[in-house]
Amino acid sequence: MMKRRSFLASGALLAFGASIAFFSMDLVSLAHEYEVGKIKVQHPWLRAPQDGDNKAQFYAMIENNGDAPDRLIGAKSEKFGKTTILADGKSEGPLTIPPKQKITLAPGAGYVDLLDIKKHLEVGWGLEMTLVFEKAGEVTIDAAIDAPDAKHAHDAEAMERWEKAHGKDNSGPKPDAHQGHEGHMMHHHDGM
Ligand SMILES: [Cu+2]
Repeated sequence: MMKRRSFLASGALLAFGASIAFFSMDLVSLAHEYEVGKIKVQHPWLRAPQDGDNKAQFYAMIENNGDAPDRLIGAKSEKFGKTTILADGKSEGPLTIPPKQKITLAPGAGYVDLLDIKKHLEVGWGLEMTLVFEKAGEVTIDAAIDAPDAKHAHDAEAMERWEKAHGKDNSGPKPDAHQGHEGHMMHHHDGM
């Protein structure tokens, strides 16, 4: 599981990268990516539940490098009960990823509702969960738990607002931005 500090460092550097150059962004996001079969999942993240709520929204970029369409048909974890996939952001149903295409689940577009959350999801940490694809099969990922109002993965500003509102101490040494990213070396970042 990725630890809080890695995500914070990623977020801070992402913000820095965005204001200086996309090159920096590429360095930072060197890793947050998972592969199964022809499917590649990049920057999985979720909006943590609002205080007192028990549902969260899951987002990611999903790329299909195969010659046939695949579908995201489910997601599971011991920390939530069930999921609802809203491919177009409105109606329920599996999410199709056409061959040789990359789709983006994002606020305002498609997402996966994680319902009946059983344990507290701490903003700034990661949630280990399994995505189920019809053809490619299952892949376990570590989704970044971003603030409930985060606009994109590793939204440092939203996280800072959340921390202030919840009296979290964000001081102390920052680790190497790549800590916790071992083992995920291939990454191509096309912006978020
Ligand atoms: Cu990421």
